[in-house]
Amino acid sequence: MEEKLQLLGKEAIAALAEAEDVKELENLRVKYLGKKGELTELLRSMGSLPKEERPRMGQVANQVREQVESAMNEARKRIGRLEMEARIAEETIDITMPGKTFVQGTKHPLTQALDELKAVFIGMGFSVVEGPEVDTVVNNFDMLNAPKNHPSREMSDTFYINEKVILRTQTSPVQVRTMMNTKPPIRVISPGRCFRNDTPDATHSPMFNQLEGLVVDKGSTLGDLKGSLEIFARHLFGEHTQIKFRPHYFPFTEPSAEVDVTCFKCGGEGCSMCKGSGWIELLGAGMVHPNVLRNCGIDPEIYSGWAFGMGIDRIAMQKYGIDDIRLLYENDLRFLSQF
Ligand code: FA5
Repeated sequence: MEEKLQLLGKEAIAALAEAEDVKELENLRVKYLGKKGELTELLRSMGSLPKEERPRMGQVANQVREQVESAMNEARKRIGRLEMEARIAEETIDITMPGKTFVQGTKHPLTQALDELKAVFIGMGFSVVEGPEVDTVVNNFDMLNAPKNHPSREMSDTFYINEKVILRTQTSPVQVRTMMNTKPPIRVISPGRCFRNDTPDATHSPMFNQLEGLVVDKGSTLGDLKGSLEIFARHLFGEHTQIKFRPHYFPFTEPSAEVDVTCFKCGGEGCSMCKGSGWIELLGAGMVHPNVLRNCGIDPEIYSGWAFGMGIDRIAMQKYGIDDIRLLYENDLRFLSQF
């Protein structure tokens, strides 16, 4: 019995010394010291020994159990250390490795130009309104005083959904919607997409963006329009920018003008950008026609208004030196990442 005990003890201690992880350790504990473990069984069988041998055997058994338990504690500490070392090795950060590059996107040049335009006008007290891209012939032409035979109404110029509904050709129908829904004073800008049946080329796209401005109040004058546009142009293109009004015709404004700015590349001297003239066309503008005010339920005897409309694509092109409008819509990252 004594021999058996000693042998089992040695076997257990040797196995514990070899154990490599917590799971193996637990298996060994169950194998030797568990309720049905080999050592436990052996101790239990001591009852069958002759009485006089029991005390000595009890002593030996306790000794062996203590040795196995202390070997178990040792093994537990050793495995704990091993696991900690493995974890540290695994979690080590190699600070000499190259970092992950973080590619930061930028806003599309059109969005950048629009943000800038909005900021200038919001700073001047305008609020931003939007209208639908699919609108009625009434809002896009009739209410805006466009004669029935105006060439822009032709199918060759305008995309018709049906006889009465079109893709808006300008942001001006938002003027109509705003005047119908709001009592003066009105001071709004409305940016958005417009559509024309134009053949794509370097300066034309069938889909493009405009920004419309509208002010209606008692005593609004052409002087206010000029002053406001001058401030706007200087914000956008620099302190020394000048503007010039050229007489023009729009059905919805009277008088109407096309507004040019001094070329921001050459400052007015003449260069390739302004084709030698020193001026660059910026937008269309004018005093809101009394018929338009009347159509929208505003008394032109009491109120007057002014409006302007510009192509955001062309402004972005001028501002960023882009020579083909189609680049704005091709979504080529090699182009877009330059802005
Ligand atoms: C108008 O559309 C007027 N509604 C502007 C206006 C508003 C005048 C309020 C007076 C008062 P126009 O047809 O000129 O005007 O167009 C305005 C701008 O839209 C042009 O100067 C140009 O920058 C832009 N544009 C017009 N067609 C295209 C196109 N196919 N591609 C890119 N930009 C275009």
